[in-house]
Amino acid sequence: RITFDQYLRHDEINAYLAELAQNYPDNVTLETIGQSYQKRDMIAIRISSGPSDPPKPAVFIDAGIHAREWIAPAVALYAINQLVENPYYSLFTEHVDWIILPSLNPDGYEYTWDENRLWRKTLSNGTRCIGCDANRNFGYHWMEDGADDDECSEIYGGKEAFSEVETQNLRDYLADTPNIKGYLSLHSFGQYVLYPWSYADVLPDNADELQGLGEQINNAIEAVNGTTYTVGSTTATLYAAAGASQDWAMGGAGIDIVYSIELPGGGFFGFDLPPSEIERVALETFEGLKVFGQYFVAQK
Ligand code: 0X9
Ligand code: ZN
Repeated sequence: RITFDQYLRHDEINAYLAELAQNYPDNVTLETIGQSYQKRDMIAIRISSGPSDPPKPAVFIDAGIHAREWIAPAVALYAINQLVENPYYSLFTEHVDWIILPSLNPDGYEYTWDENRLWRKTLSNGTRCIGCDANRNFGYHWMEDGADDDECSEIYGGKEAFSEVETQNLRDYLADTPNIKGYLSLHSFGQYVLYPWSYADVLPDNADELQGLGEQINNAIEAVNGTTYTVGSTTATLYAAAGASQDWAMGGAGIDIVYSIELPGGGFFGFDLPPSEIERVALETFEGLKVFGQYFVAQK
């Protein structure tokens, strides 16, 4: 039985996904999008009531692109748990497919357990320093602003766009999977709901729509425990971050509704929210994720 009073290792996350596939074969499919640099399986779970004609819209959620942001995979797992195991949400999955990838940087994540709690990047080989900021490695306006070409930088964008197998896997999955209408990436920390663009202080054509839905997401979260988020474009609200996954999702994969959410911080460093707070954050954030998913039901 999964509980939300502790963080899980990558293998435990995958074991839970496998258990769900076994117990709920009619609603759950696992898709291995590829393997990490150190050959760990990157598994996405598709939660669906089954195929339909016309096909249902799908939403894609990832977490863990930054290794140390442990609350992000935990929130993704909670959403998976509720959507699959809580019968109350079965109607929800009749109208939209949820595809959730809870561990996008498994090598880095395991490294934060074993070696360095504050590791952020991937673990690919370098000449002076290891790894690359996977959230600077996507090939849309790559390296333009808010990324660094110094291998040792925390925001190193990589030797080239998509130099990392983890970002290649996500790129290829999004390209090969039809009907993904919404994309959302979970990070920590800072309590932000951010939408493109990240590469410069420019806004997409549908910025008003993204701002409006972003505020609805905030309102749903706030209603639970009073936690408030700042809603805006990444560059205007936080800082530029060229090569981020959200810019690729919109500009490369052609998805119109795209967010990244910076979850609440806690603990000593901000990334080490105590396990006792996982459930509070997961529960309130799930209300926001439901608003995000519901948007595509309403649209049809
Ligand atoms: O710097 C980042 O990549 C993100 N902040 S974090 O503290 N989690 O590292 C913000 C970037 C905005 N997010 C996306 N554009 N996906
Ligand atoms: Zn992050």
